[in-house]
Amino acid sequence: MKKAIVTGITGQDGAYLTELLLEKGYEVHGIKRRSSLFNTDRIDHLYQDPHEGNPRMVLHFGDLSDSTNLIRIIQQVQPDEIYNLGAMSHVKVSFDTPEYTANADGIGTLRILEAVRLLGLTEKTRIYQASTSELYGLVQAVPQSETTPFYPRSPYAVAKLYGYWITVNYREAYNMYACNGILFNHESPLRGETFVTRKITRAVAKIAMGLQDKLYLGNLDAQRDWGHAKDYVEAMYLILQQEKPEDFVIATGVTTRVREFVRLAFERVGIEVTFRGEGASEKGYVVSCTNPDYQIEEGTEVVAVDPKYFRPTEVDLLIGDPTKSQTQLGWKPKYDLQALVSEMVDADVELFQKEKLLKDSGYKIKNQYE
Ligand code: NDP
Ligand code: GDR
Repeated sequence: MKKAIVTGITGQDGAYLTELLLEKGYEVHGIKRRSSLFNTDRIDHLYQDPHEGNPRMVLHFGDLSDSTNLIRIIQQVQPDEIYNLGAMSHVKVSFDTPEYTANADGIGTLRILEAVRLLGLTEKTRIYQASTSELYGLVQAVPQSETTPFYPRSPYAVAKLYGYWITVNYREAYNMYACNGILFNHESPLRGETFVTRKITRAVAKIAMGLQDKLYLGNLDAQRDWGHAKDYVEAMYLILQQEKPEDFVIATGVTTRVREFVRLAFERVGIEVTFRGEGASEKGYVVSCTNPDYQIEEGTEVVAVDPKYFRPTEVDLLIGDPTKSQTQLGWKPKYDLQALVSEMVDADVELFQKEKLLKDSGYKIKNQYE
């Protein structure tokens, strides 16, 4: 039985990847951080009670900022593959916590590579590094491919740039099977609530059900190449099954503005929204509501801009060129944007039905920080 270590197992990609690896017969060892609240929501359905036999998903406490625990876990597991997905992954938050981000996302990658080297596992263990389209940053050329120059625009992207190059360096210096997947944005119903797509789909569900009045966003003009996380974790797996270790761009090749994502998400619940104004004064208004379940009047202002969500330096346009992954890995996404938006909105509508029931029964609903 193959063994894999997944850092960031409690995150969006960690959950989908673990599901995939378990389906493929792997024993999966996840590294999770200690938290004051349970943080395993996304993988609880995969949990097997160790008292009832040998589970194929095992969790270890650990942190990418602590090399001692990484060495211990890697030594204990002797993995065939390591997927390094753990990271402080929020671009805007990285401006608030730049040093921590560099430590976890940059040096954390080094700690994994160095642990494998020190333990004499360079021939056994293959390593996947979660690199990102944020590396491209300030637009140099589009569509962005494996050969497009990088120009990172946030502490997050700069930390990931280190992670990218240290992975390449260990591959070349020590002949390790270590690869970068340069993944463009990928989303799902499991996406963290403060990333823009999930923030939008949650708000659309809540606004439709009368649980929220308005959605405040930052830059509505940003363009992203959005895919589905389920498709993207398959690419991670394929990258580690090749004969030679190489880096791959994983993307759909289609880009969409934030504003259009908002429009599509509202459309899914039968609410047509149009935008008027410019920059920080731009607003989104309801044109019509054809869903008899929702009472929302024409002309209602449902979207507004709050400059607090603007970033000191922004990445304006991402559009990936997936030619290499399509030809060499045979990878092709199953979801298009419409299918992604529909799945996310439907999941959030279902999620907030419970909250609506509670509210209708007189319970006070708590607000969440987004
Ligand atoms: P999430 O933010 O959903 O998950 C991040 C995971 O990393 C969580 O399990 C988190 O734990 C864990 N983590 C955070 N800090 C540390 C640390 N110091 N030590 C150990 N674990 C830590 O991200 P995604 O699943 O969306 O992304 C997975 C990886 O892919 C990340 O590295 C991200 O930067 C990268 N990426 C993501 C893309 C996307 O569009 N989703 C695109 C390109 C790259 P906890 O649950 O406790 O917070
Ligand atoms: P991104 O994702 O920064 O691309 O990083 P995010 O969803 O946070 O932002 C996408 C774009 O939307 C704009 N935006 C807003 N973003 C957030 N979060 N909240 C808002 O209110 C808002 N309004 C507009 C942003 O300015 C940006 O242009 C994600 C992460 O998963 C990274 O870890 C990963 O590496 C990249 O995708 C690829």
